[in-house]
Amino acid sequence: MSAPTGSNSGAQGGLAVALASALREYKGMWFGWSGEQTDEYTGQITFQRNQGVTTATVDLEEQDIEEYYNGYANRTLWPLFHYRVDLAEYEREFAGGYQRVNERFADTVQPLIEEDDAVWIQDYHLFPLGEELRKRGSKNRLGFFLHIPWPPRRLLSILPEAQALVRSLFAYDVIGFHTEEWLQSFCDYAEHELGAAMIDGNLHLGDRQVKVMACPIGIDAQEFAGLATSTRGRLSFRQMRDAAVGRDMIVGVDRLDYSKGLEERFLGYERFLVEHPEERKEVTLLQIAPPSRATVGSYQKIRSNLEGLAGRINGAYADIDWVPIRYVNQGYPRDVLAGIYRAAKIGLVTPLRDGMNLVAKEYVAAQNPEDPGVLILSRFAGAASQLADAVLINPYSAEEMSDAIMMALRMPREERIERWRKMMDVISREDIGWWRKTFTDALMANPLEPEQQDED
Ligand code: GDG
Repeated sequence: MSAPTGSNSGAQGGLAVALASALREYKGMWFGWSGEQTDEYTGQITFQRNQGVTTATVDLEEQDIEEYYNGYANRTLWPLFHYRVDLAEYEREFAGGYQRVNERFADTVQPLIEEDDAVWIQDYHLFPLGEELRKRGSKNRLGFFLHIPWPPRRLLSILPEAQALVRSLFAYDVIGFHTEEWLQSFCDYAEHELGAAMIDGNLHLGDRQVKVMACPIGIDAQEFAGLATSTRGRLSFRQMRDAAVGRDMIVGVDRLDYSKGLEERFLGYERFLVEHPEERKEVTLLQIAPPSRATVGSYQKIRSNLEGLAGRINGAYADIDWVPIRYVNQGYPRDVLAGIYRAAKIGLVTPLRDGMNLVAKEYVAAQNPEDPGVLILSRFAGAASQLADAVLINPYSAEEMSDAIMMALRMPREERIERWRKMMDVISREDIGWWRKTFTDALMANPLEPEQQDED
């Protein structure tokens, strides 16, 4: 198995935990960037064993980190795939660095892969890795999972390397997306720009065929519910309730990222305070936003914008005994987070675009079944395709957000319980174990290429 450790994708959260348990079950190995810098790339691997999982990591040199990780991954692909054409940068050096690092990863990891191993590659940092492994003779089952949205065809066409990038994905046997929408956008591009043909759930291009599937990632719902009532979870729950002094708490938890709709969230909340002055001292918004990708300019900008916005809103509406927004730029342990979610009457999850969004699921799992809070969720998060019983909103509309907050505050307990039960059913059924089993079963069921079987 293969995964980037340099990815920010849920690194503090469910994904790392999920992959670790898959690796334990299949006696697999995790390969990726260590997150460390070295003077010159040597491909020297550091092996470690942690809670039954072997990790094999390599350090990258400064130019690689700049061009591959900060560059193509986070300044080109991430914004474009999140519909932020205005933020995406197209530099040949970035594209070159991205390709070079994927080749280096292929050179380094190939000798570790045994004949009957299945390789599962995670996320947009590693699109071309499968093709590079094939070039080096790999006949293994190769799977790929994309954790972010797949953009519409016309949008992707803006990327100078789009055709080659999508073509390279035909090196895989199975490709997974969180939602049907991302899957359809991928097929639309492959069919209309490359001339691929869809036959029985497989996309065919030339002599290659790849199975494509929608397979939404989940969380370990039972474990997360347990965290909320653990000793530290209960302590943090009590601290939050005490600090709120009878007010209803609204919570947001997100990496500090422009895709998460944090500015729109603050503006929607401000709209609520303006439209409902009688509610002002009755609510409080706690926004937890640990910084991420802090060396990238657009991330520095969003950080300073949010500081300005929180300061302005607090300046305009605060009183001696109340501040509207508590805005915190640090991370907390998962059990503390679970207690915070449980103490919040509303979970406010308003990304402008999000592959899935695990915070929405964690908020639901952490609730008290007898008196659950209300999830307000952006229609543009992948999670909305599973959580139809959340209060779904358009995050660009401050009015819709304001109305949804009012509705959630007034929602009768029976309705809250009813909505929560339905959501909890979904996240318990399609949990993290279900996700990895669904994907890995599809990968293992996929027949090897006929010519590969002949050669074996
Ligand atoms: C990508 C995709 C997709 C956050 N703050 C703290 C903390 N977190 C944890 C959350 C959650 C995780 O980080 C964030 O996951 P998300 O899914 O919300 O978002 P991304 O990081 O953007 O993840 C996304 C995901 O990959 C998986 O496929 O859902 O769409 O963008 O687990 O709890 N964890 C701790 N302290 C914090 O302060 N411990």
